[in-house]
Amino acid sequence: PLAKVTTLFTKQTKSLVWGMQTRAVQGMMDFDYVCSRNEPSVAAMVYPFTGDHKQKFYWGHKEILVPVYKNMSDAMKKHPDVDVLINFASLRSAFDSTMETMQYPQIHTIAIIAEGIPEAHTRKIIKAADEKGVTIIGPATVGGIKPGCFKIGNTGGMLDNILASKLYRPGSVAYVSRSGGMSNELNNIISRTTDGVYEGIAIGGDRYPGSVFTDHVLRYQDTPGVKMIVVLGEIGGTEEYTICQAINNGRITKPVVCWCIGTCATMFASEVQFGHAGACANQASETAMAKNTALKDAGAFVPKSFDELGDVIQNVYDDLVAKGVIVPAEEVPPPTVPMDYSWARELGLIRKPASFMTSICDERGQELIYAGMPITEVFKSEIGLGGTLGLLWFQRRLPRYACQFIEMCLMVTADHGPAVSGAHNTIVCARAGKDLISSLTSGLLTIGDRFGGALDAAAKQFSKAFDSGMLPMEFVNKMKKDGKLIMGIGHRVKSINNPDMRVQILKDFVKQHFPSTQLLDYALDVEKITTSKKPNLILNVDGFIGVAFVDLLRTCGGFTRDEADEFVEIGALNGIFVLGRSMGFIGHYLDQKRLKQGLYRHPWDDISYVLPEHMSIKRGS
Ligand code: Q5B
Repeated sequence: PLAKVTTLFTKQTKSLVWGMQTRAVQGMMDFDYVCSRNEPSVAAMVYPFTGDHKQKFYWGHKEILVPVYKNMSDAMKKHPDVDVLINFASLRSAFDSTMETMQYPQIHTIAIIAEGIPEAHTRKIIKAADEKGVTIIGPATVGGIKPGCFKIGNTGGMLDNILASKLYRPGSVAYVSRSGGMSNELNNIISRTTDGVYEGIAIGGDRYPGSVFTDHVLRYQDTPGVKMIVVLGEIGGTEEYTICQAINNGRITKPVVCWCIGTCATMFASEVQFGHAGACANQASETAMAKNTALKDAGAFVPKSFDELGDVIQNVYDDLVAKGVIVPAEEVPPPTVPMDYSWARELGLIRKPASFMTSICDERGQELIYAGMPITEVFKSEIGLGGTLGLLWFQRRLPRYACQFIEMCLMVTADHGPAVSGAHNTIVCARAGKDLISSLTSGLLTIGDRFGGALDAAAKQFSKAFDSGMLPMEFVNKMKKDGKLIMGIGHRVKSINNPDMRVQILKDFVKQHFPSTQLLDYALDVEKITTSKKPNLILNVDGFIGVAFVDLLRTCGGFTRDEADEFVEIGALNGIFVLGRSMGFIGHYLDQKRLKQGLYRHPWDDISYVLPEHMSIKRGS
């Protein structure tokens, strides 16, 4: 077997990150920057599920690109200076990707983050790693940290934590623990009681970790910068006894502070399995109590309880300082790393004027909210489509009759056959092989003053005339004099002799339920005059909905007069036709597809070719 390296990480260490863990990579880069590294520690990422591309990260204030490779071989080839791989693969793929990594002799350290890797797989990984001289950290761990040099993935938490525990520069204390969470606690304790952490590794909580306490303790023993060692053991396994032996036989000479957690297990009548897979005492010697006693007997510094761990670490450290073994370095403030925008905002440190405003819908919380009404309430109170439209368009909970009126408007405008401009366009578009949205919008684009888009203009013209006290006849004459058509008047096929039942249905409802129909009555008086001139100059469906809606907005009690006028001004009423007729247009699109209709070509005999005379001669000759 090949020998493993003593120094896993330096200020120049370059790594590959397996997996699309962009947050973790940014965390590593921020750590690198705050450690005053010259270059980021992540050279590239490997992710087999996308093609080769680049990901953007911050390097201090600057933005940099990090390559992502589909194939590990490409990443290794392009980055021969990489010697660490951080494996974020899931428990299903961690084995294969780790074994693949070990085929590349440039890699000497692999951190495996995944939890739940089958023990049989881990044992195969350990065997291969021993043969190839690779140090494995994990599985089931956040990894480890070497202040001033390198950080594995999410170890050490967020940047404020890194700064608080002074992990941006080396101290003299190296630790090893099983738990990633507890390693954070050690970072905190060690930073408060000593000159700080030199290196910290969390080996992970599995029964068969890729590297064990002793591997790291021996590395620390052989690392000149490490002056004292902290081991946070736990119930289960016998690894701590190997440390006892190493102290006893003189292999370890540096002071070791040690505590095995899980001493409370003896308070339970039966065996206790703690959170880690390996944290269970299968025999008396594996209890935390027994191991603490053995460590103490071997000469390690063992506190009476975890609470005293900090005091013991401090005593040992103070003693080393007093003996001159440790000479605390002068504190140099780290470079500042800009805070992430989202984090700064969460902390209330910054504010920014929003570039977007909304007042109708909020999807951020647990429940979708329409204009202040949670979606469950929308259904509970059975406000229907009309009520929903009332919330989203008018931000009001409208009275029941108003909701019903809106729904009726949508129903009567839903379709008026294939011959009208919009349906025709939709059909031609569908038959040209276009998709639903193209065909629908092709139909919608015909809606305007002449076809289906006269609601707002009718509402405006009739209101203006009515509000200014003009008599219906005066209004009709004025429009004629000005050479303007009255919006909402006239129909191509409907007339006084062929009444539009859609209008009749709406009229019956409005007359029965609306508190006032002043504008509608005015429009009906106008209709009497126009139809006396020509029978097709009826108040059409656009005109009817336009004026009735003004009556609704003005008299339902939910709007001020200004608000009512504003909705007409900003074009809410044409929206009713657009929404209603979309149902029909979609129907026509589906119909054409279902009927397998081919490309439409307008027949020549239906087109009058009225070209200038000389052009026709040319064509004929
Ligand atoms: N005259 C709708 O015109 C139509 C007059 C008028 C005064 C008027 C026309 C018009 C205003 C816009 C409007 C919505 C183009 C219509 C709809 C949805 C639909 C459609 C469907 C559906 C029809 C003949 C004579 C001329 C004109 C005079 C016409 N309109 N005078 N005010 N408004 N209306 N649009 O039949 O003296 O002979 O020269 O623009 O409300 O789109 O089903 O088809 O559900 O899909 O072609 O219902 O009225 O009449 O233009 O030949 O005029 O009447 O000045 O007078 P026509 P024209 P003169 S609803």
